[in-house]
Amino acid sequence: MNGKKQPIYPVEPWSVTETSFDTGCNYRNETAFSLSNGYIGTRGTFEEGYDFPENTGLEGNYINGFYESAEIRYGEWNFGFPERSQSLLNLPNLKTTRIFLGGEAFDMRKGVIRDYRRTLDMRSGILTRSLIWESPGGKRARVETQRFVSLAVKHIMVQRVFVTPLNFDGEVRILSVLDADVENHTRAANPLVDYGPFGRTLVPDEISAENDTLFYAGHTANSGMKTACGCFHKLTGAKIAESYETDGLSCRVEYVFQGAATMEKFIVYASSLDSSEDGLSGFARGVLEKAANDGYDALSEEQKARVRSFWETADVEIDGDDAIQQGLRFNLFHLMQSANRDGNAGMGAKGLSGEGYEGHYFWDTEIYVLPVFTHTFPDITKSLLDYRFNTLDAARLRARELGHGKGALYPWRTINGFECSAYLPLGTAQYHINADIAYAFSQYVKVAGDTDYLKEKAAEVLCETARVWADVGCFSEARGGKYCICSVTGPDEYTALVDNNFYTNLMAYGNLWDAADAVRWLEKNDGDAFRALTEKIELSPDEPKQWEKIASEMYLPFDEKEQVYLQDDGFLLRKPWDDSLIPPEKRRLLYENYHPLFIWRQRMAKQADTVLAMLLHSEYFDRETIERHYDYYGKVTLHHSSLSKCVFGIIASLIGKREEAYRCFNESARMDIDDYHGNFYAGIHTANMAGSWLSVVYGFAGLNTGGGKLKLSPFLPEAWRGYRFRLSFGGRRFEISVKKSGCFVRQLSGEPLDITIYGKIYRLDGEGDFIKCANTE
Ligand code: IFM
Repeated sequence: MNGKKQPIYPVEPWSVTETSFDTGCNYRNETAFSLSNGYIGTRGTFEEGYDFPENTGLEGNYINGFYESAEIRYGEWNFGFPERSQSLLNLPNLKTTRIFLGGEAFDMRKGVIRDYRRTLDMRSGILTRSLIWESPGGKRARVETQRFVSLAVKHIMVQRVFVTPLNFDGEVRILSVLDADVENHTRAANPLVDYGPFGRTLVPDEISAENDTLFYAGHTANSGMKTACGCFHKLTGAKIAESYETDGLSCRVEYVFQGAATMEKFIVYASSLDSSEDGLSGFARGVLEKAANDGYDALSEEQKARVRSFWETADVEIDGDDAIQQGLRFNLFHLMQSANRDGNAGMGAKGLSGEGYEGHYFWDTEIYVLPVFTHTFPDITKSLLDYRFNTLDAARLRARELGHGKGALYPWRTINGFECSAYLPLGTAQYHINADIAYAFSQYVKVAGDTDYLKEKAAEVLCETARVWADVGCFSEARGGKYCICSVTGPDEYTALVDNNFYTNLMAYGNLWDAADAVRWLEKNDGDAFRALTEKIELSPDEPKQWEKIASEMYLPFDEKEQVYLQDDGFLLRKPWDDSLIPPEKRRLLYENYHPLFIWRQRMAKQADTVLAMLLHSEYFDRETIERHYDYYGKVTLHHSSLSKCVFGIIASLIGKREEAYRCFNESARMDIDDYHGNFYAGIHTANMAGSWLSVVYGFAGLNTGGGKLKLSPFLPEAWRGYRFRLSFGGRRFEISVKKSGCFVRQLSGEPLDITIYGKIYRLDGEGDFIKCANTE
C-alpha cells in the first residue's frame, strides 16, 4: 500500500455506499460504480451529467471489442512495428437525464443535499442513489435513481428516475438526452501514450428523436465498425407535455409533469460485431422494443436472479473481517461484470470500467482471471478462450511478420486480435503471452476435464503456440547445448529485452510439453480428431518429438553461489538497486521520471516474475526451493505493478509464512476499493481482483490441481473465525469450509472423486457426501 488513498466507503459486506457527494472522490467513484455485463460497460457517472473538469471525471460508455484505430506515429519505424492503434471507443451517452423543479435545474453542486446515499448493491447488481435536494430557490424534492446493465440481455441497460416534490405543487420537467459528441481520453488516462484516436471519430449516420425514442446509428472513421444505440422512455405521473429536439450531435426529449414523476429509460447498444451491418439499426430497435415490453420490473427481477446465482456459485464468505469481505466481494463483482460471454471479445485489463490501457486485453486474463472462472463458471473461461481461438489466424500472421515460418504469436496488447502495442520492449517482446494463453487452454482442459474442447480448439492453439517456441531459440554451445531464448521481456517490466528470462523459458517448456501431450492424446484416443488437426495445421510427425527435445533441453539460468534461478542471464550483472536514492514522489512512477535504460540496468523487479513461474509450475519445485526464491526475489521486487503482491502472498501461504501471506492478501483484497495505487479512476485492476480470490483459494486453502488431482491443505488466517467457498473441478462441484475446528468438504454435484487433504486421500461418493478433517497441518 502506498498510503496515498484511504477508505471512503463504510464497511458493509454486501454493498459499497457513498454517503456524501464529494467531487474530490468523483473520478475514482465513477470506476467503483461502473456497471457492465461483459458486453456493455458504463462508468458510474451521474444521470444529470456534470461537466467535471478533465481528470476529475470521465463519461464513458463502451461495447467490448468496439474500437477505433489511428496511425501510430513512430519517431523511427522498423519492419513489423504495429501500424495502427486500437482503442476501446467511447460511444454516445444515453444516461443523461436532467431534472428541473420549475425553472431550476437539479445540480448537487448547488443548493442543499440531505440524506444522500449512492449504493452499489452487490447482491442485486443494481446501482441506486437517493437524496433530498433543496434548490437555491427553496424548492425541495426527493430524487431517486436506479441503474443496471442487464446480465440477461447483453445489449440492454436500464435506468429509472423518481422525482417527488416535497414542498411545492408545480411542474417537474425531465429531459432525456442522447449525446453523440463524445471522444476518448487516452492521453489523460496515460500520459506516456501519444497516439489517437484524438477528437471525435464516430461519424453519425442517423440521429432521431420521436415516439418516446432517441436513436443513433453511426460508424467509426477508421476501423470500419458500426454501432446503433438508443433509448425508449416509459413514464408514470401526470404528464402534461412532451417535446423533441435534434441538433448537431445530440437529440433530446423533454417531458413535463404536474408534480411527482417517474421515468424508466431502456437503453440499447449494439454493434456490427454481433449483427449484420445492414440490419444493425433494425436489430437494435427490436431489442429495445422487447426490453421495454418486458418492463423494468421483469428485467430487474432477472438481474437479481442472475446475480444471486453468481454468488451461490462464486461467493467467498469470510467470518471475522467485514472490511476484507467487502473488498473481496467488490473484486468478484467487478470480475463477474467484466467477463465477455460471447466469444467475440476478450476481457480488458480494466474490464469495461474506463479507458485505462485503451481497453486492451493482456495476459492478465489468462494467468490471473481465468483460474477464477475455471473453478466457478467454466463456461465463462470457455468463451474467453474462444475469443483467443477465434483470433488464431491473426496470431499466425503476426508470427510470420516476426519471421517464424510456422505457428502463431499472440499479441501482447490487442482488441481485434492483431498486435497494437506501440512500444516494442514492453510490448511484442513479451513473448510469454503465447505460453500464458497456452497455459490457460491447458489448465481449462485439465481442471474441467473437457476433452471435447481439447479436440475442437485447445490442441490447435497448443500446437501453434509451441511452434513459435520451437523456432524462436536455439541449442546454444555457450550454454552447454541447452535451448536458449534471447531478446524477450518477461513479466517484470523494469527489465526489458533480456536473454533467457526464467519465466518465459519455463512457460515455453510447459507449452511445448502440453502441445506434444495433446497430439499424443488425440492420436491415442480419437483418430479422426488427430487426422483433422494434423491436416489442418500440416503437422509433421517429427514436430511433437522436436518439441519434447527442446523442452527437455530448455535452459533455465541458475546461480550456484546463491542457489537461485536467475530472472534472466543478465540479472546479476545489473547494478544493485537502492530505493533510497529515488525521491519518494518519483518512486512509483519510474517510467515517467527516468530513462528506460536507467531502469533496465538496475537489479530489481517491478513485479513477480521468477516466483510467478514457480507458482504456475509448482509441480517442479520443492517447498525449500520455492522459499529460497521467495526470500531472494522478495528483497528486490518493488511491487509497482498491481499484479505482484497477490502472487507473493499466495507463495507465502504455500511456504507457511502466514502473516506475510495475510498482509499481501489484505492489500490485494482492498487495493481497488481503497485505491492504493492511486489510478483507480482509469479503471479496475482485473488481475489483482482475481489475485485476491486466488489468495484465498490457492493460498489459504492450498488448492492444487497438479496431475489432474484435487488437493487441498487449508489453514485459517489468525484474524478469522472461518471461511467458505465453492469450487468446480472435473465437472463436479464442492463446498469447502474452513474453521478453527478443521476443514469440511461437501460434494455438491457430480460423480465420485478421490481428493487429497493435507496429503491424505479421501473418497467422496457424489452429491451430498462430505469429509470432515480435524486441522492436522
Ligand atoms: O499486463 C500488465 C503488466 O504485466 C504490467 N503492466 C500493466 C499490464 C496490464 O495490467
